[in-house]
Amino acid sequence: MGKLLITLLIAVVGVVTGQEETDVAMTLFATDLNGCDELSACDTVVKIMCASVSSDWRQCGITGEMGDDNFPLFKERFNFRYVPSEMQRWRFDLIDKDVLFDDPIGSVTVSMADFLRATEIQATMMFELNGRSRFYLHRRSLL
Ligand SMILES: [Ca+2]
Repeated sequence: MGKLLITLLIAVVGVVTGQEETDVAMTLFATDLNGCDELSACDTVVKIMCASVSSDWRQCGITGEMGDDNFPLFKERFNFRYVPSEMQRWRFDLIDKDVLFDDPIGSVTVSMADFLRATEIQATMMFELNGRSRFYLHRRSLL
């Protein structure tokens, strides 16, 4: 009985402080993108870069292009394994695709631990992006 209680307490503390390994699923969206092209809305892809204590930045995901859309809701779902001791970080590079040159829209960097903490209560974490634009990470259930 006492042992069960202690185990439960440790589990609760682990969830609150993000000290347990866990699987993380997310989707991405952005609102109020602007200033990409003269005659149309942004044509956005998001490149996901990952880094940790044991790995330098490397690409670990990319969305499809959402053409001519300043409120893109990206279709892909991304899955990651959170390992607290790895101190994993993500960088999301938003890029406007063009025929000749791709232009950066903005970048957001966040630690996986901060994301897990922020999404304990509400599913979405919001970032300001170059003034009016916003970028959102939406935590999905694993089911
Ligand atoms: Ca474009």
